[in-house]
Amino acid sequence: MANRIVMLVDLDYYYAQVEETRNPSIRDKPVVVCMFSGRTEDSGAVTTANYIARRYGVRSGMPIFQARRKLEGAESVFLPVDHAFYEEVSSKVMSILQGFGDSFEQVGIDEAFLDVTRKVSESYDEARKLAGEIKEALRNQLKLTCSIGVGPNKLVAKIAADNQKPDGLTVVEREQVKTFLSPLPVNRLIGVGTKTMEKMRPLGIGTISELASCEVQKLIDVFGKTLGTYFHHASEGLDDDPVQERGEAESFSRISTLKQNTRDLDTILERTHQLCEDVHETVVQQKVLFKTVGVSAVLSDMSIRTRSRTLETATAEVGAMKEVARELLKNLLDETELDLRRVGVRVASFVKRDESQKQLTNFI
Ligand code: TTP
Ligand code: MG
Repeated sequence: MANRIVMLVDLDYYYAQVEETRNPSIRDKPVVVCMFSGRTEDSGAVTTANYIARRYGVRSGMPIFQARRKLEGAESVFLPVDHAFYEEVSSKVMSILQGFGDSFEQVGIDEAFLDVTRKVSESYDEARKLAGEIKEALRNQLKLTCSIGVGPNKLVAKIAADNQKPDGLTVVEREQVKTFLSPLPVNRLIGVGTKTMEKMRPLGIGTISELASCEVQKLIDVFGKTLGTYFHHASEGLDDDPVQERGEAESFSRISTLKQNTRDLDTILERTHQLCEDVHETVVQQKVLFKTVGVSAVLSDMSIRTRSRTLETATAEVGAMKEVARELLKNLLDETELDLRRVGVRVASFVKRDESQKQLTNFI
């Protein structure tokens, strides 16, 4: 449809906000939800924090001891993650949201896209009203706030939702897309992380408008055809990806036979990095963030070994994929004396646990 209207609904400081709903007395204090690793009392990382704690500089991913230091003297609350509870609340959130769209797509524990084109008869004014109703429903039924972005497609809706938080609402109509995106840094686009930003800097690209004025061929030269074309379209706010329920969990993988059997880490990594780049292309194309990275190896006696690790945060970064693959392969080599014959890399996306696995394996 030409005049699509898409929304992204993202719950505010989700884990911490859910904790506040079951214990409202902590609402006025800094609340930090932690993934304790258990090594020492305070080792581990912050998953998220409420906006009061954020005012002290506490951020997702920060080591817990650092968050404690920032909150020294404040009457703060540090809680361990209770993932099962956040999932339970999430399914209530999602069933409320589902009723508001023509189509619905959950993209994380606290985020979902809605295509509302028909519901609002292609009117942005109506879409704004509908967003208000969604906020009210979540507030009344679950005591939760969210930030909503409205735009002509998923790409713009997502960036719009990030524009104003917490409890924000940003509507970007088709004619406003260019003006809205232009001044923003390129890493606001899905698929552009630190590494990509570093590669763009020498091309004189820091903002989305600078990316838009870069010749597409130049982007293809540096990033390859798939990524280069994707970045070019994204910079113009173009995206025709439909809002649709992704029924299954997905994992993308590549496997390849080494030139000769070896257990030399550098040789194996050279091939592994290429596999990571290939898997990453699919990750970008499919617009997913992955949380699990796995490696597989066929040894010289034809036995198969696999190792995987789940990250604390979903990511789309090829650098993270390579780093984890390296560690896993190193461990794998430490546990065998045999050479490797084949090596493979796999990522699994951030999805509901109980759904069946769809494997997209390409052998090369
Ligand atoms: P986000 O929606 O990225 O963050 P948020 O909801 O906490 O805050 P915001 O108001 O900015 O939307 O992530 C959703 C949840 O995912 C978050 O509550 C906790 C978890 N998470 C992690 O466990 N680690 C991380 O590094 C991030 C970013 C999130
Ligand atoms: Mg959120």
